[in-house]
Amino acid sequence: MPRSIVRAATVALLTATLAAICHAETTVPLTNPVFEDGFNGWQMSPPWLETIDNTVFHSGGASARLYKQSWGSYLWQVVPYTAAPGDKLTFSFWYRETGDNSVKWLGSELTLSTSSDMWNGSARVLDVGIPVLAPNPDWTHVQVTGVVPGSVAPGDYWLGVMLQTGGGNGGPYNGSAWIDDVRVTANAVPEPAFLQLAGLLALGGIGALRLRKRG
Ligand SMILES: [Ca+2]
Repeated sequence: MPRSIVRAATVALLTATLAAICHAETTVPLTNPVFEDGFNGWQMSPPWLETIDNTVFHSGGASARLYKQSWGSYLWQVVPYTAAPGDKLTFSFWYRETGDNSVKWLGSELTLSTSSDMWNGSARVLDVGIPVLAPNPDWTHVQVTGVVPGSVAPGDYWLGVMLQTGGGNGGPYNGSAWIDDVRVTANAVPEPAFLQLAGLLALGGIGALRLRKRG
């Protein structure tokens, strides 16, 4: 095989490998995102509109059930996250929802903030919302992705996820929303030093191949 073709194939393989490494998806650790441990890790408001349902669930043996009322029903949690501009954050969960079609939305959002209080709107540097979801009696997967803006300084932040149903839009408010398998994934931006190391490794790989062919 001509050396130029071998070299091109090697570069392509190394490039693909490095691209996979550089864009590796990591799961941001949430506490009890599957609701198998009650509401451990979650905050809620008001506390009488949320229950753990052991008869309706998407995974395991439990889900969170939110009852629709005019003032809304909220579940949320906040975890530390070290962010860099360009980080791609994907927020996803499974839901099913019943009730009057006049309440058509389930508002949920992912926030990145300088404050551990995700209700503090002025502290947010990223806010990715899911504004409208039609009631669906079947389990449905939903996800939304946001990118940390270039104006955000690299460093330690607080990542919040909020699940909400009911509220607004007039009544009547009947029915429930069930939530399960909440997940946040991140495609972290590689550090410049890592890219330099990866480039050297790629060049080293090409050199080793040359030596092997000459030997
Ligand atoms: Ca579950």
